[in-house]
Amino acid sequence: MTIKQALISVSDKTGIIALATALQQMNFRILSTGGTAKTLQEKGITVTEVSDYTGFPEMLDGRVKTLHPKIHAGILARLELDEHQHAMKTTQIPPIDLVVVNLYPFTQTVAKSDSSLAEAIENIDIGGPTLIRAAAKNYSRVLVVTDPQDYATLLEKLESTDKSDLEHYHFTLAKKAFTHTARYDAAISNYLTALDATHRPQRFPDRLHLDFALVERLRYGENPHQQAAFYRNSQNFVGSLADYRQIQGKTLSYNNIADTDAAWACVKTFEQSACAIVKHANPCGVATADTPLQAYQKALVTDSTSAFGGIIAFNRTVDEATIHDVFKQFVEVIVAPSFTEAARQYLARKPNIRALTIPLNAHQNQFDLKRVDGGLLVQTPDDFDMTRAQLRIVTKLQPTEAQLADCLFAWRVVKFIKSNAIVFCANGQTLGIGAGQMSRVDSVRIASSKAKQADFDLTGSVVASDAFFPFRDGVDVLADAGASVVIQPGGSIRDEEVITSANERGLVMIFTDIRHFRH
Ligand code: 93A
Repeated sequence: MTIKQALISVSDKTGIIALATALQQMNFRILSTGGTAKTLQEKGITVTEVSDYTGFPEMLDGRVKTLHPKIHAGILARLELDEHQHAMKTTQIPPIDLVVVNLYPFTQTVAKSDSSLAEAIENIDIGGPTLIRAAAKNYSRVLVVTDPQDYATLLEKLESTDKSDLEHYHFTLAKKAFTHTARYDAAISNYLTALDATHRPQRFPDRLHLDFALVERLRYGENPHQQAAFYRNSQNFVGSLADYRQIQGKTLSYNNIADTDAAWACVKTFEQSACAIVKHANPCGVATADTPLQAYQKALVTDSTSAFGGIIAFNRTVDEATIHDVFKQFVEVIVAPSFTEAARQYLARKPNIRALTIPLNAHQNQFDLKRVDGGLLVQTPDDFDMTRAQLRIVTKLQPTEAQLADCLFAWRVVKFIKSNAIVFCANGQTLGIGAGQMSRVDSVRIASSKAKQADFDLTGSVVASDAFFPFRDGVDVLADAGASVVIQPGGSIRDEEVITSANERGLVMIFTDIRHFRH
């Protein structure tokens, strides 16, 4: 019987002792590079060092360890071909059947704030990717493992009597291996092309390699004649929408995911218990209150007609009483950090309703991406968090404490409404929302007419505008509607005219000096 050979060369030594011990019991001969060999030998595992095997020492500070024909012919040989068999015999090179490699920690090295270019370069693995790619290319004969998480499955498959299962596993591992080296090279390219001529890092690299992994294939896209899938950022999704867990309900649709994203993004910015109801990516009601139930009831009345078939997001554990109320209308998706056991049981009465949980971690997006035809617009996320101290009161009239609190509430909400965005608020509740209009005055009119439809009296309300008022006309319309306080970025060349109109109309006007376009 031919002896099976495994080559083990790993930087991350997690789980390697257990794996090597098991392989030894299966009569594998183990070949290893310096550090790995030492780790294994210390635990009494019999190992042949690659340098002894090839008759060549590791050289150039380890830059050349496994780059040798005896290793690479051993991996790449196709034993079903006579020519290859012959070549292996005449050179006396035995085949290698299993390659276990993980690479120099390049990403972890450059993530350190004090890492140097020289350190980064030394952490570019050359021999490792070569081993991985060779083994993955010859996957029909060779097994290649790049992830310690796969060691247990590997052993299971090796021990299994079902040989076709092992055969399929060869292909699974090969796909994973090429993904691993592709991501590794992408990280190197992203890092290097972000350095300018004097090696100073710039925010955006010359080439941007993004890595997204499939979450699920969707039944269809924005419309039924479009095909679609959902991918998530492999490096950075913990605590994001893409980190969702579906606890019940029909499968999520493309529009469900897009709208849930908007609802979750909005609700998670509040410290207080909050609820956001979203339709077509715009909030149609947002509120804060002592409990999720109260927040939901307040958010719903802003526009209960539009809320029909909406997405409802909470930033607190949702209880049974809340679900009870939510069930009085038609809802597509409910999302929250968690649900009480009783709430889950009540939810189960309507098994089609999609209920998701997402951990309420402070997920930090590195980039905000927007697709355009043939390209991608990339920016840092709009994560500016306004504080009281940053608000500038520009009118003679001053706001009350309660009005200031509502200003901050309104300012948080307006960020999540498509431009031109106008939102009337009072007591931690949206009263009327105007979204996505080409003219700001139209958004004001829509927001106030929505408030009237809901029987809200706008007298004394606070109104937020995502960008400045270019003329006084918008201010006049909202003063006519009854608003008392306006919060807006300011910065128009006609600010004086706009402030004068606010003074004339007896309004408090507050400038944020920050705008929140959302296109
Ligand atoms: O410096 S390398 O690019 N040159 C090589 O020939 C080589 N062969 C394996 N790095 C090389 N490796 C890498 O060494 C592996 O990818 C693994 O990450 C590491 C294991 O080294 P050690 O066993 O000495 O800890």
